[in-house]
Amino acid sequence: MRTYPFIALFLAAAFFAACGRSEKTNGRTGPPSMVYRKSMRLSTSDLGRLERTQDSGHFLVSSNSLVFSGQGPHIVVSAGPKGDMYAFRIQSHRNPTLVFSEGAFVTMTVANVDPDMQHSLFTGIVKMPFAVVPDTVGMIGTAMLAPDADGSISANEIAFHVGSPGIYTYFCSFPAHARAGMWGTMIVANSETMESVLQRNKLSSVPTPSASTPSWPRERKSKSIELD
Ligand SMILES: [Cu+2]
Repeated sequence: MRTYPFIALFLAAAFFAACGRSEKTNGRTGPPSMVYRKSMRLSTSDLGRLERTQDSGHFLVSSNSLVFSGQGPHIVVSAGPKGDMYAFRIQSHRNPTLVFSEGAFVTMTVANVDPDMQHSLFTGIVKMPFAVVPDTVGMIGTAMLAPDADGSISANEIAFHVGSPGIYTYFCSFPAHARAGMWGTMIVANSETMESVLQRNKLSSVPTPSASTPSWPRERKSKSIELD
């Protein structure tokens, strides 16, 4: 059972943000909107390099959340990691809740590190529970990524505007994978909410430096902060 102790705070913030929302459709309101998708093949050392240079979020242990306070975070997502095929691994965390700032432009490299199965990553507004074949209409995401073949890793770089403050879901669209648990929550926080999360956890609003050690294939110990 997943619990997100601070989700109520975000829901309230999202509600108030929605009340004042304009009808602009410039990609910065509404659900996350894609700017581009780039297909790539990576070696394990390419993936390691990307992981070392990604933005490391502030990790909140009690809610399994990674908080990115900057406006242009780049993160690396491993889909189907060894021994945990129905999961996404981000900075060594399993299906973490991703918290982004309103207005952020996110670049996400999604790599299928699973030797056996296809995976993807979609994000948008999801009605639970997931269907066996999840609905992806109106959502953004990667192509269906082929299994890791002999050191050549199938990946997509996607770049998107996070859209309006609110709660979204990211998930794998391959049949039955999201149902099996291959999903996580993505929260877009308005500036007041982000400020309050940072203050409560005594975090700096300056974007954190790049992660120094790859989380894949090796595990990385993240800086861990308890949410009080
Ligand atoms: Cu999958």
